[in-house]
Amino acid sequence: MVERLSAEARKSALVELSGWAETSGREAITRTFTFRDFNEAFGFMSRAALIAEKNDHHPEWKNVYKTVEVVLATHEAGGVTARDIDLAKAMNAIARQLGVA
Ligand code: HBI
Repeated sequence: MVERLSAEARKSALVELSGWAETSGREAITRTFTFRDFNEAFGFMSRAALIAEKNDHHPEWKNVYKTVEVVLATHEAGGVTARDIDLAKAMNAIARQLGVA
C-alpha cells in the first residue's frame, strides 16, 4: 500500500509541478490543461491514458472541447501519493511536448 503524503509533503511536491494546485474540499491535486483544439486535447488524453493504464493509476478528468480538467488522488490511500505526483509530472511532460504550458 502506497503512502499518503502529508500536507507539507504535498505542498513541496506542488512547488515542482507547474500548473497544479490543491483541490478545494478534498485531498487531491488538480490542473486544467487548455489546448489549441479538441484534437489536441484528445491526443493528450490518449497518451495520458496509456501511461495511466500501464501504471494502474487512473485520473479523474473532464473534457470540454479543448480543455481537460484533471483531478488526481489515490483512492485506496485516501489522499495524494507519489503515484499522483508521478502521473502529474507525466501529464505536464506530454502537454509540454504538445507545446502547451
Ligand atoms: N487510480 N487514481 C487511482 N487511485 C487508485 O486508488 C487506483 C487507481 N487505479 C486502479 C486502482 N486504484 C486499483 O489498484 C484498485 O482499484 C484495485
